[in-house]
Amino acid sequence: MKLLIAIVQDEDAGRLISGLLSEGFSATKLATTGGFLRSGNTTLLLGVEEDRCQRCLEIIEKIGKSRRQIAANPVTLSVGGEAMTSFPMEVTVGGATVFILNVEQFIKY
Ligand code: 2BA
Repeated sequence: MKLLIAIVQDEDAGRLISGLLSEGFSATKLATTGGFLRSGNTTLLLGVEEDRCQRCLEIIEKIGKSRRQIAANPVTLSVGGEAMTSFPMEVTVGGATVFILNVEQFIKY
């Protein structure tokens, strides 16, 4: 078994969970915050049998949409150690960031 940790945008989370559940995958949804944008995103924990992993990734790839987003305060400059200035910048947030881990044991009580 593999554990897929999929970080997706909030806008895609509902459709993605529906798509995954309709094909028999189980998911746990966590409300998370991106470290860079400091805005909400969604992290899904998915325990998946190895032979179904590819299908799970296909669904994530199909539903997760990349979008341009303005990062309001990512860059802060200290001028002479006093004044601070922030520059908004545009970034492309990916459709999904997925970590795939081997599961040593899976137990349900
Ligand atoms: P955030 O950390 O809020 O990052 C949102 C987007 O900002 C990123 O999209 C990337 O395009 C940009 N970005 C992030 N760090 C940057 C930096 N130091 N300089 C310039 N631009 C930067 P994605 O790469 O698609 O990431 C989407 C979300 O996935 C991230 O939200 C974070 O929550 C998670 N993530 C991505 N890579 C990760 C990693 N290596 N470890 C843990 N979480 C990760």
